[in-house]
Amino acid sequence: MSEPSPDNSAGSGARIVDARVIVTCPGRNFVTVKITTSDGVTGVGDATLNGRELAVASYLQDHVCPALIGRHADRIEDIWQYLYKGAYWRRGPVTMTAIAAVDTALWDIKGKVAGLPVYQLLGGRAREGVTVYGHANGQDVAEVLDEVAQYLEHGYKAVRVQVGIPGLPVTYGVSKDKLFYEPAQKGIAPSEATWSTELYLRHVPGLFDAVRGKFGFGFHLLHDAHHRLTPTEAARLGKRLEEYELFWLEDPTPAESQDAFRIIKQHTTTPIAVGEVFNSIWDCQQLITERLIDFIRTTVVHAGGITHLRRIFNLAELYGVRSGSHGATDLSPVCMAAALHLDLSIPNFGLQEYMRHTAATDEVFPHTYWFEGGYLHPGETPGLGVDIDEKLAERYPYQPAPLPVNRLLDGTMHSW
Ligand code: CS2
Ligand code: MG
Repeated sequence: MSEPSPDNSAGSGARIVDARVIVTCPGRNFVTVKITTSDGVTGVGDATLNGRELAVASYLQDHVCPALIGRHADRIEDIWQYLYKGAYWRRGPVTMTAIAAVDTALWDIKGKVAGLPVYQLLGGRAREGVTVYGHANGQDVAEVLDEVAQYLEHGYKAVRVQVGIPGLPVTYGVSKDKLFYEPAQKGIAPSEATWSTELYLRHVPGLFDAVRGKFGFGFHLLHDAHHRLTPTEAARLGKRLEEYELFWLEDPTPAESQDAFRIIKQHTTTPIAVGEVFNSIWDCQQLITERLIDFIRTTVVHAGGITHLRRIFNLAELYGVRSGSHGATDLSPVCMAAALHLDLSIPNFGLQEYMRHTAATDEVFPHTYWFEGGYLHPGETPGLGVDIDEKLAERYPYQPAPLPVNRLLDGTMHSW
C-alpha cells in the first residue's frame, strides 16, 4: 500500500503519529481505537459492534488507521468528513462504528489538550447529572417485581422491565445475569430462539399491571419490544399499555420503514423510542421531523461518534424529540463515558441506558464516571475520563460470539 500523503494543509497542533486497534475479551469482546499525537497525547474510542467485532477491527486496521497518520489531531470535523465522504461506500454499521471510534478518540485528545472534560467543550452542563435506567428482568412476574424493588432501593428513577413468556424457552432481555446482560454467546454458530407474538401480547400487559400495582407511578417504567411486532401489533400493545403510563415502548417494530411508525402514532399515546441500530441521521430523519417517535436512541459508538450524534440530537431538539441513548453491556465503558459528556450538555436529554459492566471489564477500562442516586456523572478529568489498560487487555484474546437468531414457532425467521 503506498504511503498515505501527509496532511500538509495548514493547521495548528499536533499530528497523529499512531492509531491502533485493540481487541480484547474480558468476558465479552470489545474493540477500541487508541490514537497518539506527536505531543504524546492519547485518546480512545469504542469500536464494538456486537457479533461483528472483527469486521470493524479490519475496517479500521486496513482502511482507516493508515490514512490517519500525519493528520492534524485537532481537525475533528475535517477527519470525520474525510472518513465519511472519502469512503465512497457511505453509512452502515461497520463504517459508522469505525468513524465513531476515531471521532471519539479525537474528542478525548481535544479535551486533554484543552485541560477540560469534553462536556465543557460541548457547551458545559445543562443538568446536574445524567438520569439512567436499569434492567429488571425475570423468568416470571414475581422475579421481575423483586428486581424492580432492588433497582428502586438502589435509587434508580427509571426501570426497564422484561419478562419470560410462558410457552417460550427464552425471550429477549431475560438472562441469568442481573446487573449486566450478554445476549451474544461464545461459539461459531448463533444460538436459535423461538418467538410467538400472540403468546407475548397475551402475557406482557399483566407484567405492567403487577409493577404499577405494587410500586405505583412514582418512577419511569420502560419496555423493549426489540423490533418484533408489526406496526399494527405495536399500535395494539401501545394502546393496551396506556393506563400504565410507560416512559417509552422501545423498538416496537423494525424501523427500516420509518413511515410505518405513523400507524403506531395514529393509535396510541404511549411514547415510542427507537434508534439503537441506527448509524446515521438519515436513518431517523423522517421519524424525527414527522414526530413519529418521542425518543431517539442512537449511540456514540454506532452513530458516527460525538460529532454526528450531536447533529442527530440537534435535529431532534427542533421537533421536541429527546435523547435516550443505548447503553448495553456490549457497548464499552469508553462509549458510556463519551455518552455521558453529550448527555450532560444537550438541551433535549431524555434518559440514558445503563447496563453495568463486569468487574473484569471495568478493570480493563478504568474510568471516572460514577453512579449516585439514580444519576451517572462523567467526572472532571480532562478528556473523556476513560482509558484502556493495554497490558491487561492482552490477557483476554478475542472469542467468536455471535448474537442469537430468532424463529417463529413454525420456523419462519423473525427479528431477534
Ligand atoms: C437492547 C440491547 O439494551 C437494549 O435496549 O436492545 O441489549 C441489544 O439487544 C444489544 O445491545 C445487542 O447487542
Ligand atoms: Mg433495545
